[in-house]
Amino acid sequence: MSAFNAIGEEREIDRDEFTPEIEPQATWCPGCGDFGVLKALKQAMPEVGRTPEETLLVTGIGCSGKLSSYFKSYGFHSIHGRALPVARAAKMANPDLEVIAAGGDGDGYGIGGNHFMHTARENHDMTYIVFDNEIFGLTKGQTSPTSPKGHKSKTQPHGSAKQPIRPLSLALTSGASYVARTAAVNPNQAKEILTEAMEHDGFAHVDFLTQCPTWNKDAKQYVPYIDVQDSDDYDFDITDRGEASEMMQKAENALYEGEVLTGRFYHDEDRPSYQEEKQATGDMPEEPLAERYFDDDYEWERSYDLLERHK
Ligand SMILES: Cc1ncc(C[n+]2csc(CCOP(=O)(O)OP(=O)(O)O)c2C)c(N)n1
Ligand code: SF4
Ligand SMILES: [Mg+2]
Repeated sequence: MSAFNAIGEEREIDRDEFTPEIEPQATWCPGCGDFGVLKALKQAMPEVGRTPEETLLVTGIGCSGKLSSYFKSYGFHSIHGRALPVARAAKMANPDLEVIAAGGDGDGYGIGGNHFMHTARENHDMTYIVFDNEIFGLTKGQTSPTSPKGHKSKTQPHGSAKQPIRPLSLALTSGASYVARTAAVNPNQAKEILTEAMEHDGFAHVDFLTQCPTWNKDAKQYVPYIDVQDSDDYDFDITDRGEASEMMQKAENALYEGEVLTGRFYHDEDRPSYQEEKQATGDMPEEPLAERYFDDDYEWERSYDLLERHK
């Protein structure tokens, strides 16, 4: 897709525009799946037709959080589990921005689980990429919400006694209007899914399986995937919540039994986004908040008036 330059001429967008001029040396380990997310995202951007100046990438904390350092756009490396609230505020203030939030499984499904649930429920228009390596990577391999039952780590030396979270089902029941799973070993599908997620108007959740060769060699993120849309074994309607839910449960059960099912699981194109709902109630102005003019003197006077009245 194309964009327009400063003097209004149409031009092609190139994936290399998303590589910072002073390219920082990525500190991800060799073979890390996080490289796959970066590559797929850079490839998807020209398809979506957005330039770095029109894009905001908000990340959490973890190996995954470093994504915003290696991707050229507006960026915000936030705190652990808090990428979504930052992304929501930015989208509310400037709805014209292409907003992407990204973080790890510990970040998004653990400490930030509450924000995940409510951002999905409210259908904020953004793409949320969760790097799912089934462990806490940055802090050296502790058990995470997606680690399988029995998974041994420094924090669970006898094996985890907990059932892993079901990210796809959780997104669906919370209210996400687009839900997909892809994998770093799966670059073509990953690019297609990220493109579709960004083009979707509403909350798009992508559970992105990323291998961590340093701390989690046992995870199934390496094994060949089956695309549920391309396979004759799976015939379901991605616009039907019930059928999507059944398919998600199959995929979530299969993951820990060694079969990786990826692809699109749910897509609701009719549900209005949070911003549309807010504008319909008259609660949100048409003009972006980011472009509102604030008269500082007037605002101060208003504050003093308010204080006087409450004395
Ligand atoms: C509030 C808070 N608690 C704990 C930490 C320590 N911490 C940093 S990264 C991390 C886990 C990262 O795991 P995950 O989110 O899965 O990302 P990954 O490194 O695997 O990409 C933790 C616990 C922190 N930075 N902030
Ligand atoms: S520790 Fe794991 S997740 Fe982190 S950079 Fe290394 S391979 Fe990637
Ligand atoms: Mg992780």
